[in-house]
Amino acid sequence: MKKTVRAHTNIALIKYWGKRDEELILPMNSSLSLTLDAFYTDTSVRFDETKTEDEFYLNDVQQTGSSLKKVQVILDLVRQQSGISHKAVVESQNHVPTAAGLASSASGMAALAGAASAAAGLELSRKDLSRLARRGSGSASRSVYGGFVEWQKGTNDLDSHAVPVDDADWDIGMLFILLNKKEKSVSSREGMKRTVETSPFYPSWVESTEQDLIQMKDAIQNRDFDTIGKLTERSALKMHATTLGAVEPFTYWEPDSLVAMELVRTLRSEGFHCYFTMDAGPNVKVLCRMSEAKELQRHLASRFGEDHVLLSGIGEGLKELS
Ligand code: 2P0
Repeated sequence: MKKTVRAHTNIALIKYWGKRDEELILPMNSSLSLTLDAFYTDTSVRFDETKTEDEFYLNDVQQTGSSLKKVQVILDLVRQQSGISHKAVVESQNHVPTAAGLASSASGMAALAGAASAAAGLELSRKDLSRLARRGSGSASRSVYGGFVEWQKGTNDLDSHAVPVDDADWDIGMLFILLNKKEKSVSSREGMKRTVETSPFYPSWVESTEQDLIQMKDAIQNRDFDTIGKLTERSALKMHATTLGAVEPFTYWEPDSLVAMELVRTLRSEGFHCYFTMDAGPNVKVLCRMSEAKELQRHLASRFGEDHVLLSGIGEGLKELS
C-alpha cells in the first residue's frame, strides 16, 4: 500500500533550542510555532518485499548517507510498531524554492511520519504522529498541526508532543527574507548541542523561556498581535545570544541579517506591525499583519530584491493526499 502525505513547514516564535535526550529528541524547553502554507513537503511511502535496502528519493534524486539515515530512524520505528519487516521506498518532493536556504526537516519529517505510518496500516492519533515525527526532527513534531502550535517538552517519550493552540485564522502572515542559500557551517543539531554543553548563558535561556511561553499563549488567546511580535523577537534574540557564549563561539547571523532586522525596526517605527525572527541560518522571517504584508513586501524587496522576499499565509496540519 502506497500512501502520500503533505506537511507544511513551521517557524518557531518561541524557539526550541537544546535537547535533554539526543536519541529520543526530548527538548530542554517547550516551544511554540506557526505553521505556514507556502512551503511544504509531499512524501510517499510503500513497504516493498522485493527490495533489499531502503530507498529514499528527494526531488527525484536518490539519497545516501546521513540523509537516508535520518529517514531510516522513522522507518525503523514504524516497522517496530507495525511488525512489518520489509524495506521501504520513500519519495519526497520538497516545495521549498530552491534558492530559499530554508530548513525542510520540519515538513519533511512530519510528512514522512504520516506517510510511513499510514503505509504500514498504523492508524496513529495526531498525538502519536507528533511523537513519531519528533524522533526524526524536533521541530517536525509541531508540523502535525496547523496554526499556532505548542510542542510540550513533557517528561518522557510518551508526553513530549505538540498540541494545537489556535488556528491563527486571523490577520497574520509571514515574510521570508532570503539572504543566503549556502549550507550552514554549524548544523542546528550540532549548534544546540554545543550551546547546551558549553554556553554559560544557556541555563538563563531555559529558565526565561518558560515565562515567555506563558505570556505568548496569553497573547495568542487575546489576539494581541504586538505582544506576540515582541515575544517573538525576544525569544529569537535570546536564542542567538546563547550561541555567542558557546565554546567555540558561533553565530548564524550575517551582515545582511542585521540590515534586515534594522529595516524591520524602522518599518515598525513608521507604523507597520512587523517583528523579526531568525533560526539556525542567516535568513530573517518577519511576522506581520496579512493586511499589511504586500506593502511590507514591497519595502523589503526594494532593499533585498523581489526574488528574495516571499510571503506566506497560515498552513494547515498533516494531510493525507492519497
Ligand atoms: C525551532 N530550530 O524551534 C528551532 C529554532 C532552529 C532554531 O528546530 O536536531 O531540525 O532535528 O531536533 O528541529 C531546527 O532544528 O533539530 C530547529 P533536530 P531541528 O524551529
